[in-house]
Amino acid sequence: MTAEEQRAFFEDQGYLVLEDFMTAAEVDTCETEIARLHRFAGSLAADDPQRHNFQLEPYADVTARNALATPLLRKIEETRDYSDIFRDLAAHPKLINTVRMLLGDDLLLFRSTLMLKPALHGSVHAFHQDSAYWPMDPPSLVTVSIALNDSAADNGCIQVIPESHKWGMQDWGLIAQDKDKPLTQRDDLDLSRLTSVPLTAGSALLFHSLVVHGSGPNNSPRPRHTALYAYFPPTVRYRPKPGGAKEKTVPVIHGLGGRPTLTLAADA
Ligand SMILES: O=C(O)CCC(=O)C(=O)O
Repeated sequence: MTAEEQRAFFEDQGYLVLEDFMTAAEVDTCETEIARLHRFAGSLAADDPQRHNFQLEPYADVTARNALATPLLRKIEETRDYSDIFRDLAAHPKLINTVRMLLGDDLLLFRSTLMLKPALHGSVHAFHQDSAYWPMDPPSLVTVSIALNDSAADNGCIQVIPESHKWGMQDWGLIAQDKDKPLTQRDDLDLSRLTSVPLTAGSALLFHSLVVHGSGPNNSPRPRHTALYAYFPPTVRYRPKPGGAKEKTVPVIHGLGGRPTLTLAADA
């Protein structure tokens, strides 16, 4: 696809796959870093406030979990603060060129997360729209989900509903994380076009923050490690919920005169 075709596909379908933008060596470096982050999580004292950024896999078999040398993690938030590797990955030139093509030259980062579905233990992520949970308006960010292992249906790859970004924002409640439960309790959700998006390690799925998506359990012997980032242009404003912080400082990934961060004041 040409860049123009990629943009047209994204605008119409709400998602886009960027194949093999990382080298095998870059993927290996990320995997080594994930192992280091697990060791780091294991070294944190029980009352260390940083522990809230390292979420345990809630449905793992307790005996199996306790037998492991490091914690069985489902998610690591704010990875930029813990890892140069994942800070730099957010600005990977090949990735950023594609995100710029979708959002323009000035790029800010809303989120840097690792979603981990450990082999045999990974829990589901029920269907939702990211923007339903984010204090950003208009709801038109781009989420990038980078596969660091090959991902397929058996290890819980992402599933999207094409064109669901045209549905408008909906209410999803608390996102279920059960092990083997259905991905939604809603019977009004049209799943007729649900599409699994398998990815080879080093590829990425980019999707509009209103696209309905989720992922199944990982009962396979292979982990599914994913680096997640969400980008937005300066035209997207910060609108916290009542009681939320009055301002938010975010990293600048590209443009904006090369400044490292931008502080967004809450819109009235
Ligand atoms: O990577 C996944 O399995 C789903 C992650 C997701 O939907 C999210 O964090 O919003």
